[in-house]
This record gives sequence, structure tokens and C-alpha cells, in this order.
Amino acid sequence: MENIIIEIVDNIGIMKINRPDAYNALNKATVEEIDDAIEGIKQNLSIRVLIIASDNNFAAGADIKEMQNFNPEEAGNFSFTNTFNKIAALSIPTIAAIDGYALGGGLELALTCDIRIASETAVMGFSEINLGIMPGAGGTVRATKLIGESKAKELIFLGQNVSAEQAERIGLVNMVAAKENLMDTAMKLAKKLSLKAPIALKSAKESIKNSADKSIEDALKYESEIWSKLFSSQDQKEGMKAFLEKRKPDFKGQ
Ligand code: CO8
Repeated sequence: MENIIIEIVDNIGIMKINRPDAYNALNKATVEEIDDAIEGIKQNLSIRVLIIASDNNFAAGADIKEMQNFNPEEAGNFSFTNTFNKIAALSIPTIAAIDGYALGGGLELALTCDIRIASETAVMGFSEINLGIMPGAGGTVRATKLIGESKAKELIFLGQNVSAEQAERIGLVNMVAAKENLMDTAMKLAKKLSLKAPIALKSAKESIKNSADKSIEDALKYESEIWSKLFSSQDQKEGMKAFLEKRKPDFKGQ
């Protein structure tokens, strides 16, 4: 892999984009590598949490040099949507640790994650409109669901960047950390998540995702169904036994 770095620390996968000269802009080769890495992460059952991060700049968007002369067909083939959807569909919890610029497709990448942590100096925005295009890798959909239609329109229509503090205020990121503590904060959160019961986390993620596309009645029915299925897992027995024995549970993901 030339454009990304994958590291596994205990049960935590860390994926970093590594094109510092282009502020980690996403070109086709990088997205193909991300796609392969995600396929590998899906197969590796020991990975319980994924952190997506990059040193200094999360990603300054899709690679403008590569896109500049595309016709519509080429633009369609370039689309990151399939890969980004694969990240959003991962059953394990995902965290975006955002330092520096997360613009355009970079912010859309962060939006595929379950939780976003920004460094105090992070700068986020949908810059596409300033290039005569619009978000095309899930931004109009995921940002609208996350921060509401009105704020999403403000960010996407104006193409103005927001600071980490503004992003936290509008719910675009979950929390803000000092630049030097960003990865440490992400790792601590990932560690906490890695100790939770994997099947229960997967079910909760599935139920939350399902609730976005269904009526309240159908979503509640689905929640109830997958909730009761958890009682066939060893982790449920272990979780409740550990509580009653006043000790920490040891979840095996079974
Ligand atoms: N693509 C390619 N190269 C980039 C990009 C990018 N998105 N961003 C930065 N670079 C390169 C610059 O060209 C420059 O390279 P070089 O040294 O060879 O000239 C280097 O990175 C450093 O950039 P700057 O000199 O501009 O550094 P500054 O500190 O002055 O500014 C910024 C940093 C603010 C990040 C500035 O570079 C910038 O505005 N970049 C573009 C941001 C942008 O518009 N992003 C959105 C791109 S469009 C998009 O993401 C569409 C997604 C839609 C879906 C995609 C799939 C279908």
C-alpha cells in the first residue's frame, strides 16, 4: 500500500491516509487501497474498532488534479460512494480522528464513521461548491441526517469552513481534543469500545441505522427483534454474570 498506512494495536485497527504532499487528498489509487483495507478489516475478526486518521491533515478532499478534466462518465467511475458505503456499513464501531483540513470528500470520509473527534485546530467544510461541483460521496445525505437540513444547506451551499469548536456546537463532531492529544483521545475511546460486547455493539449499530430508513413502528419492532436475539449470545450471559459477581466482564464476541 503506497497511499495508506494500516496499523493494528491490540484489537484496534488504525487507517491513515499518507499523501502529505497533497494534504492527503483522495485520488483513485488511495480510495482503491482504502477499499482493499476495508475488505481486510471485515475479514479480521480480531479488530473490534477502526480509527480513521491522518497525520496533520485528515484529507483535503478528492484530488482536484485528477478530477479536473473528467467527463461525467469518468466522474461517475471515480465515485468514492461504494467504498465510503462499505466503511459506513462496517459492523464494528468506527472513529474519525480529524486533524488539520477535512474538506470536501475528506469530510465525507469522516461522516462515514460513527464518532468524530476533531483536534482544536481542525478545519472542516464542504468546499465543493467553490469548485463548481457538490458533495458526491454521501455528504448531502449523511450531513443532512447528522446536523439537520438547514445547517447542512448552510455548509454545503456556502462552502465555508468551520472550526472544531463550531463543528462541535452543530453536532458535526462529537468532541474536540488538543492537537497533541488527538490520537490518544481516539485510542482511549477505541479501547473503551473494544472492551464492550461486540455482538451487542453490532446490533445497536444495526438498529440505529435501521431507524433512519423506517417508520418509528417498524424500527421499534426491529429493535425488539434483535434485542431479544442477544440473549442467545455468551456475551449476554457473561455481562450479566459479571455484574452480579461484581467484576468486569470479559466479552469474547460470541
Ligand atoms: N487535490 C489535489 N491537491 C491538493 C488538494 C486537493 N483536494 N488540496 C491540496 N492539494 C495540494 C495543493 O495542490 C498543493 O500541492 P503543490 O504543492 O503541488 O502545489 C499542496 O496540496 C498544498 O496545498 P496549498 O499550497 O493550497 O496549501 P495551503 O496551506 O495554502 O491551503 C488548503 C490548504 C486550504 C487545504 C488548500 O489546498 C485547498 O483549498 N485545497 C482544496 C480543498 C478542496 O477544495 N477540497 C474539495 C475537493 S472536491 C471534493 O472533495 C469532491 C468530493 C466529491 C466526491 C468525490 C468522489 C466522487
